[in-house]
Amino acid sequence: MKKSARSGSSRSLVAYFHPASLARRPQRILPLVVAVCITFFIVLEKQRESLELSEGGEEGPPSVGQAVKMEDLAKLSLRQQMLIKENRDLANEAHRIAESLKMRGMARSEQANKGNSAAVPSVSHVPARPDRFNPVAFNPSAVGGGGEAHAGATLTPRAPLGRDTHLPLNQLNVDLSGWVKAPADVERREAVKRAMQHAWRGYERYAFGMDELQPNSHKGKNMFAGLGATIIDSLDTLWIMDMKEEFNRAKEWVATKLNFNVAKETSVFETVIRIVGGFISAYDLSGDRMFVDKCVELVDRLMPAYRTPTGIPYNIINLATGASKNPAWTQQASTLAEFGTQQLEFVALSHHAGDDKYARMAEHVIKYATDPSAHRNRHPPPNGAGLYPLYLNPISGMWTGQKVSFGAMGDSFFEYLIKMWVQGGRTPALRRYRELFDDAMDSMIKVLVHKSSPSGMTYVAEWNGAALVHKMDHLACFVPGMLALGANGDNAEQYVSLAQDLTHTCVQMYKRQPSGLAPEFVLFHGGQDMVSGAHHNLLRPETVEALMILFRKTGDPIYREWGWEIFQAFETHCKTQDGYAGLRDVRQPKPVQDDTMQSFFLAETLKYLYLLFDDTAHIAMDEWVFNTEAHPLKIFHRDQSFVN
Ligand code: DMJ
Repeated sequence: MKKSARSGSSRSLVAYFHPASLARRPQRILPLVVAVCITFFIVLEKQRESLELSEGGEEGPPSVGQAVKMEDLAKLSLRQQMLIKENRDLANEAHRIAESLKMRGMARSEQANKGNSAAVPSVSHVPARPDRFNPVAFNPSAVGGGGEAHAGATLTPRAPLGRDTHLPLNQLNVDLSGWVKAPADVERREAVKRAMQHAWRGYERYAFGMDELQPNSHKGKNMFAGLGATIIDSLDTLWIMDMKEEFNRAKEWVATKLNFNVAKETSVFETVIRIVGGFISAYDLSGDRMFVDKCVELVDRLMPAYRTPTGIPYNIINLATGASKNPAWTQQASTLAEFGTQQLEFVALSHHAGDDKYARMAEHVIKYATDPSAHRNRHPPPNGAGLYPLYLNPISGMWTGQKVSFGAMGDSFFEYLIKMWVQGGRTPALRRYRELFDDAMDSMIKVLVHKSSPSGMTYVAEWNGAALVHKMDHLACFVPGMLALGANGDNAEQYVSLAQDLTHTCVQMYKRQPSGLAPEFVLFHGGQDMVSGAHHNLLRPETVEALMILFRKTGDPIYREWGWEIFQAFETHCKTQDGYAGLRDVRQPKPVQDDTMQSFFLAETLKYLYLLFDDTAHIAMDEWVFNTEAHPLKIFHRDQSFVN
């Protein structure tokens, strides 16, 4: 019988790999090993693909179809699962090494192009303290400067500072009554500008004319009566970042489309800080009178909110009808941070419009609330006479609770005391603001400022009317910037040193989270180190505001380093295809995003970051004062005030 070629070849294969034959010629085992390895690798690859499919995106449970694959995975032996994992780890490691080689290659070629100009000194390079800061001797490299900017550029790797804390005042070469002069870090500044371009592009594309962009659902929403809050909040940022085409489109919308006759209830405070502040700043920067005219039109519509027996305004107004009220949850009281945060804007408007009625109204509010001869049920904490409670009834004039906070509901009342003094040129006519501010700081330091254990982080606690509450809102991270603005004369060292310590704490709010971004507030239970108290992040600006102001006050390059870390964390976690979104839980290494690009992200967060890296002569601190929404208003000389 004729043997088939197939059975013949199988027989010769069997003979080829027969153990006796392999014992004689061991080299024959090699092809067998290779074949087994290849087969094993193919099987592993298939399993890996199936695992990746079944895991899908990083967040959320698998779909029904994916769940079947997860079950399959569970059937694999432990060994197989380990091999899959090793396989992945190896791939990740290979990728990491390739990336680092690429980075090193780039770094070498950029160093070759630029020399060592981007290196920053370590502590030991800082000179022993001379008497006064000398701008001429200031070393640009100490602030991480240099480098040509161009869109999409890879950033030059920097030498680390060699420390992760600020320099104590006695090692800083600064005159605390002034501001440091330092050149721009062009590369980092331009990276922030690209973030603004990205945010604005998304807003313009999906939500132009609405208050805010919903960056994940690609639409807009109206939280501020539909006045185009993001457009107006962004005007000055666009101007400052030299995005003039975008500025002109925004201006055109204001001139031709903006309508104040909206029959919706809206916040008087938010309207003042975002819209009125945005207009005045746009006018101060561009000189276009249209913004002042719009401002007068809008503020005249806000007037009914001030028609109360005390002159303390209501929190809420209907812009079409003028109907005003306070919310039920405050039991009809007006809020300290709301009625105490209109003075800068109204004084500036009076100045530009040539009509003092706005300044008179807003300053009366401060005079009334702080009148030393009127008790009105105010019971500050022991040693806290300079502090004011959060709620005041605008009909009876009585304080309706005794809570004190430098966070939500209280914050910008204190901020505006010192900024009123700065805005008017620090003249004797404004000394009452200065006194109120110093009294408030004295009380804050005596009653609310504490240090945590064991890390010794300085924080500002709250007062619930009877006891301390060891909680600090991210909002309260505006305090260091406020202290730096108030650093003057005998108080200067105390204020700046405290500002440095508080800024360090605010930065820790970021660094101690796996995402690198801060929660809404932290708790210092019984004075222990911080834990997150409310885990979301709304893209808030207060810490980067502190960094910008502290950098300009001290010149310490650590503030730019910290600002850069925070900016990168925003880029990593908050950037979406069409904008930036807040986060639901910063304790996660990869947090889930929300669906709001807050207008203050463009008005404040990105502006402060940009100015942190910009030449300090741009929007110089002795020519401009920022309202609480980061709108820079021109400082001018006031020799009269309605608060005295
Ligand atoms: C801004 O609207 C203002 O800074 C306000 O004073 C309170 N906080 C938000 C941003 O966090």
